[in-house]
Amino acid sequence: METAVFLDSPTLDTATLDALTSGKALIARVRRYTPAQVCADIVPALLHHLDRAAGATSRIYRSNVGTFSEAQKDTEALARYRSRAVDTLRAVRASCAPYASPVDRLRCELDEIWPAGSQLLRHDGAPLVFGMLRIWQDGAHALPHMDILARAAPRVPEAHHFTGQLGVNLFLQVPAGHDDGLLQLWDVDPYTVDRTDHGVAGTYGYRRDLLGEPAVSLAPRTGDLVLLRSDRVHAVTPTHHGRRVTLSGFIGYADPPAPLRLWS
Ligand SMILES: O=C(O)CCC(=O)C(=O)O
Repeated sequence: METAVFLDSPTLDTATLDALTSGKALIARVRRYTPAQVCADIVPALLHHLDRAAGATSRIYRSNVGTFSEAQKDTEALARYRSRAVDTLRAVRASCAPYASPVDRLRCELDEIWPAGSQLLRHDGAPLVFGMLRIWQDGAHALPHMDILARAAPRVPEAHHFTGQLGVNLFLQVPAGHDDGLLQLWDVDPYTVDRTDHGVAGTYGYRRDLLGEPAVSLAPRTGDLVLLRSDRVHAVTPTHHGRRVTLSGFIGYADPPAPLRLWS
């Protein structure tokens, strides 16, 4: 099978998801998925929401809510996460008004194009957040890493339902610097690298010197939707000039008839 790695797709459609889930492509971009004017209008309201969000966190980036994989490590953190999830989804929706939230549009379109539909991932019946707000600035970056829920949350039964996982990012603002906030991806899967040999001690990252040049180094533009195989090594270069603002999450998939499951 030939892997094209990068796919530029005019719309989000079944063929795009098929290419990603089958491994024919590892990263796909839909340009201008969110109109630039909508991005410009909703970013200030989303930042305002972030400043007031009860569950706001600041780790790699600033966010209105922690990730589910972090929250599930601790009983109290998980209870707080669950109690705030619906309010968080609603606050993002309200911040985008009078526009439809790009995350809600994405949720609808995924439901329409995947044969078995799409829904929020639930943990013990409680919906998880999909579409966390992430603000990358002041040098914020992500080391080369993979995101696989079954590895991050092995005790969560839902994590084991998937045959693969996509990362999804709606770009609402991008930094000015030429090399700022690039999304890089290597065609390297969990079976070819392991933490013992390839990990950077004391971090979640993998060693760049062993990875070589990335297969894709993408400079997202305002409004772009980018989906990637999060079970391939990927990284984000530092944002020094301005702000990189995304609404981000994950899509877990298994062969239809299983619905897609969404979380952040
Ligand atoms: O923001 C991006 O471009 C990718 C974020 C990322 O590395 C991730 O979601 O794991």
